[in-house]
Amino acid sequence: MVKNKTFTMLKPDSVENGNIGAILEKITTSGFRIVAMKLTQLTTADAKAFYVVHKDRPFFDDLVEYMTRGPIVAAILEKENAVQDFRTLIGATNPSEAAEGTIRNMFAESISQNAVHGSDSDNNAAIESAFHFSEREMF
Ligand code: IDP
Ligand code: MG
Repeated sequence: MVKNKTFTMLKPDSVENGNIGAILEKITTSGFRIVAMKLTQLTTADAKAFYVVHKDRPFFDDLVEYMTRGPIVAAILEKENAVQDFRTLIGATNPSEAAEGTIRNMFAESISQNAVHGSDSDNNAAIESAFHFSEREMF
């Protein structure tokens, strides 16, 4: 099978709550290889650009505030069927609807503060990866 890539962020709540190690453990034991990774922090302009698709939603300002309030871990992950399998691993956007054992079920607080990001398509995975990483940071 051909391996492909997805992009993730461990969001500020995951970093604040000391969950970086536990979440990375879930990710790597689920068969994802880390291609690139960094601890970084989004500026307001970064967050507005990253989530531009949601700019007219009522939660947009809160989302930008949340995503910029502290460091995140950004990473590119590789696996067969990476995008879909990672969405399965993280669970539903609302952690109260996320399946047992998923990352959001285990680590997320609410629909707004939901621990992790996962790309929703191969095309967006490529765009989001390029937003954070240059070619020389990808292994
Ligand atoms: P996803 O992260 O599961 O792909 P999206 O619909 O793309 O979900 O929303 C992006 C992010 O915006 C979510 O992860 C969450 O942090 C926030 N969000 C989504 N829907 C709501 C909502 O109804 N209220 C508050 N925040 C939301
Ligand atoms: Mg999304």
